[in-house]
Amino acid sequence: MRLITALLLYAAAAWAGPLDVRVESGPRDVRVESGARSAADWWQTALVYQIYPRSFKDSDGDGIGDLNGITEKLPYLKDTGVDAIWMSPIFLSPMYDFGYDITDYRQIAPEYGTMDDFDNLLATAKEIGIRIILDFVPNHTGNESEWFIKSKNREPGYENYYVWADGIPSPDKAGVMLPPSNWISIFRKSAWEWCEERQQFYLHQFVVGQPDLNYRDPRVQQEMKDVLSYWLDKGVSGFRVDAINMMYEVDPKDFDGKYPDEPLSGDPNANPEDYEYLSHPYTRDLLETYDVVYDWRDLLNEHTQKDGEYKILMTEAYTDIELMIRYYGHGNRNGSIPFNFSFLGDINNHSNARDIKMIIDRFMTYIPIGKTANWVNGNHDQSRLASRHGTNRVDAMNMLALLLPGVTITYQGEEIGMTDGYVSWEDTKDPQACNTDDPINYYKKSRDPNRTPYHWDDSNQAGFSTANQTWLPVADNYKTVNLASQMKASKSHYKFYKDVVAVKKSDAVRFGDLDTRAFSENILVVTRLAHLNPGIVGIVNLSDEDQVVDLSSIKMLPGHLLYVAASGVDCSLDKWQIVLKNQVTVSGHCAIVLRTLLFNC
Ligand SMILES: *[C@@H]1O[C@H](CO)[C@@H](O)[C@H](O)[C@H]1NC(C)=O
Ligand SMILES: *[C@@H]1O[C@H](CO)[C@@H](O)[C@H](O)[C@H]1NC(C)=O
Ligand SMILES: *[C@@H]1O[C@H](CO)[C@@H](O)[C@H](O)[C@H]1NC(C)=O
Ligand SMILES: *[C@@H]1O[C@H](CO)[C@@H](O)[C@H](O)[C@H]1NC(C)=O
Ligand SMILES: *[C@@H]1O[C@H](CO)[C@@H](O)[C@H](O)[C@H]1NC(C)=O
Ligand SMILES: CC(=O)N[C@H]1CO[C@H](CO)[C@@H](O)[C@@H]1O
Ligand SMILES: CC(=O)N[C@H]1CO[C@H](CO)[C@@H](O)[C@@H]1O
Ligand SMILES: [Ca+2]
Ligand SMILES: [Ca+2]
Repeated sequence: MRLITALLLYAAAAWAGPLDVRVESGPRDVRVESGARSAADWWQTALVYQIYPRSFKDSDGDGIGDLNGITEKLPYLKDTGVDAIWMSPIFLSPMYDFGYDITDYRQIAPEYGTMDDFDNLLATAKEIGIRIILDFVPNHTGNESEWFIKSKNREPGYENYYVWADGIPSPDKAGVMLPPSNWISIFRKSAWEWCEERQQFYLHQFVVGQPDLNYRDPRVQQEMKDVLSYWLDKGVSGFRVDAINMMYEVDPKDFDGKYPDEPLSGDPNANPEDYEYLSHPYTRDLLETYDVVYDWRDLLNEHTQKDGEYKILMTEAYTDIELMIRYYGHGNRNGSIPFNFSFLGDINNHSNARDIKMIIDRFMTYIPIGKTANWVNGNHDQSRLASRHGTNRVDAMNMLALLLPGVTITYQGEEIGMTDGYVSWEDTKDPQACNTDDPINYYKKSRDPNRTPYHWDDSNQAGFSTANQTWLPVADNYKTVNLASQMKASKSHYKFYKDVVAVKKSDAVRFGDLDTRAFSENILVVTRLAHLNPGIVGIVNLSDEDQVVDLSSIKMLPGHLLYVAASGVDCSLDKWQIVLKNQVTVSGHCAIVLRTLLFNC
């Protein structure tokens, strides 16, 4: 009897079509795929894939990834279900900080390609329905920027483009100038650099080659808006904004014409040259920043209206939650989607199901009504998911980021569970590591291990490049961890990721209510339910033993559920099995996604 019921239900499910959730084919029809009741625009539920162009795909064999390499791989991204790609900076740069030191915001770095290559990438992406988001670096330019050279020479109009200050004459050595304040760069040592030509110091919150722009000069504000307009006119779909909370420093006018010293942090692990040695009330999170972001939002709105496509603005700011939330907007002004790094900063491999639930709920509690949440599992500054959490948790963390409401950002390689690669001191390129001058402990600061080339297959250089030497070495586990083998395998991180991406496009995940529960320290359940749509349930088991989970306490769920995704490496479960709500088997270290069989009313 029960078997017959199950068969009937299965037939019903097959008729509704397990795959009915992924039917879109172009940017335009994303909004209408599920009928008139879809209220959300593309960006509110987007899967954004972060590409680190240098390490994605090398098309011409020079060992460095490039734009044509990205174009070549667009079909892969489309097939995976990616809505938009955000590319780390592709602009002309001497690459002291690998593109985050921009010489000219309107030129493409020659090692990545030409403007024609970019136009081709954009056109191809549009054709297949992937949007392009650019990385915008407003805090600083590179020191080879024409603006900086003019400012150094005090050319009229450019005098105050950067943060310049007189030195303090050394009391000990005649003719020697000391920096204007004790400020320390994020990459260690003084944040002030002496400029011979101008006989003044300039501020660089990052490397020496990244002079900070001065947003107190209205001309700088206009320049940056012009840059945004330039790319919007070309047809990009928005920006991800780098290091936004470092944009302003205090105004010396408020401090007797001087830049005040920052207080000691008291951090016992920091040495006097470390950024952490000081706290930073005068160089980050200044309130003036928000108005600039709101102004940019207004500018993007003009283009949204012109193009009929919403232009997205996402900001990067490592800051506390109240300051972060303010980026969403204030009073009657709209702002950006601030990246929340709680998945990066607050969850680690010791977090249990209750800890993770609390982190998710905290973000959902603070986020203003009607604003869009976002979930970030990795980026080019962080140790990779598989290295931070262990390979066992890759599927679970990817699943959470995809099933929670809002935007999901996936850093290239996290979908196949890449690990940090080994990079010797000799091969080290990251300025943050080089600045330690420490061949033993450099790796603690190095971001190179999480920037090693993408593993396409098990051929030479992981299919990334035909060069003998790549800009960073390919990680040595590429023969076992690579996309081609994961596509072939019946179960893999990639297969699971792709299945859950398809689920992300269902109405329940796009618009449904969220319910999170920790059934124990090991079992986390995320439920998404939308009126008149199949509900979605994600279950994570963080421990290593099989167990049967009883979902009866989630009253809104009907009695029967269908597995629609089961995590790659550890799960003994197969897709398309029907289970009873009160007896869901979840293998150890397993993440699964279930769908309800009956509509919820
Ligand atoms: C830019 O800064 C780098 C150090 O990061 C230095 O080697 C280079 O000479 C500087 N270039 C210019 C044009 O100032
Ligand atoms: C801010 O955004 C909301 C929702 O996206 C919109 O309804 C409102 O009109 C916007 N306000 C302004 C001033 O643009
Ligand atoms: C993100 O949100 C969490 C709360 O869920 C908060 O603790 C954390 O500070 C936020 N992270 C950032 C970088 O804003
Ligand atoms: C857990 O995290 C710590 C600190 O990030 C790391 O040293 C350790 O290797 C991780 N363990 C696993 C199993 O990944
Ligand atoms: C690559 O390495 C092979 C063997 O090590 C060598 O014969 C060849 O000349 C190298 N090619 C280039 C372009 O350096
Ligand atoms: C995550 C991210 O984009 N980090 C960047 C922040 O800004 C600095 C300086 O521009 C870069 O070095 C980081 O890579
Ligand atoms: C598969 C499984 O359930 N393994 C663990 C899952 O979590 C429970 C706790 O809720 C553990 O007891 C199981 O060993
Ligand atoms: Ca290349
Ligand atoms: Ca600044």
